[in-house]
Amino acid sequence: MKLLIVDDDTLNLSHLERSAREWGYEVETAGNGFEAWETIQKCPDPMLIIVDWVMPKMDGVELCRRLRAFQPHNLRYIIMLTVRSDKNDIAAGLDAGADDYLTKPVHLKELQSRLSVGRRVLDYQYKLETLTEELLRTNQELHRMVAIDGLTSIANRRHFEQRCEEEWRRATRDETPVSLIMLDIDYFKKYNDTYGHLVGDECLKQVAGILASTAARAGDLAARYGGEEFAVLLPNTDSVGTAVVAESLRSAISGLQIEHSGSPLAVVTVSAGIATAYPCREESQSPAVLLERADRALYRAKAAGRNNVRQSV
Ligand code: GH3
Ligand code: MG
Ligand code: MG
Repeated sequence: MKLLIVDDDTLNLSHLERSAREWGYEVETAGNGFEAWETIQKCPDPMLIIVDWVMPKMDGVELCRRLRAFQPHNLRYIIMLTVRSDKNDIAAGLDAGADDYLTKPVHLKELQSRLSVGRRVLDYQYKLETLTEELLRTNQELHRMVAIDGLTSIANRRHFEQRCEEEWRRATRDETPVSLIMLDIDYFKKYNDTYGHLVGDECLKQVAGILASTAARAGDLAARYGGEEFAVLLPNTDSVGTAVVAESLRSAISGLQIEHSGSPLAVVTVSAGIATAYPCREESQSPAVLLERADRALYRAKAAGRNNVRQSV
């Protein structure tokens, strides 16, 4: 463990340095608070510090204050070691940020034990910090996993529904429209039957990739709604804009030219239904109603021969 000894009395400094090395510490020294401050700033690791009070340039109390004010998250255990033994001085030293206080002349065995206490505290703090960071990372990953579809890596239905609710509230406040596109791959059962389930999975990934890259304005969200059905949320987009996006999705997917011998269209295509709502005007409506309207439009697109887009009436 790193130990910095700060004292302007060079004799005392070298005496302490020698003992601390014998106790197994990695020792550095500084002749005043200012020098110590420079050294400490360069060290991100946990550090024990023994500091004298009265020193030129910057005294020990000022050094403690600076460390606690400017590096509150760094792991520093500070032992103040000084001739000032008045109870008020001890209180002032601890109030300034020291963790422990010893008076000179120092009893070496006592100093060694108090350093061990400091080392123990820093070890605990370090373990706690490492564990907290690990937990935060795991937590972020879990959040990501509950929101993302495992096969296609775009949002899943759960996340989509949450975002619909959020955007609905925002649109009510901002008096803006919200639009949805529901898409379904045409003749996908036949695609699986012809090429097998694994090739079917690859096709779903390609379609999802097109949705995510095409509906890419800030706030847009492409999701796998289930099976071979996808949904795209377009906040602050009116029906004209939504029809344009839906058509570009449809044409980009047929443009992939994924062979589909079981389809009359010979390549993989999608049908899409779109719906737009103004939540601030339509009190009886909800995201679920909007979804249902888009779904009904999708049904009409299927009935009209597939590979096309229909708008909710
Ligand atoms: P339509 O043109 O009317 O939409 O017909 P369709 O065959 O696409 O529709 P249907 O609902 O009859 O079939 C959907 C197919 O999607 C059946 C199912 O096996 C397939 N499917 C659903 N989820 C997955 C998946 O995760 N991977 C693969 N490979 N296929 C899936
Ligand atoms: Mg289908
Ligand atoms: Mg379907």
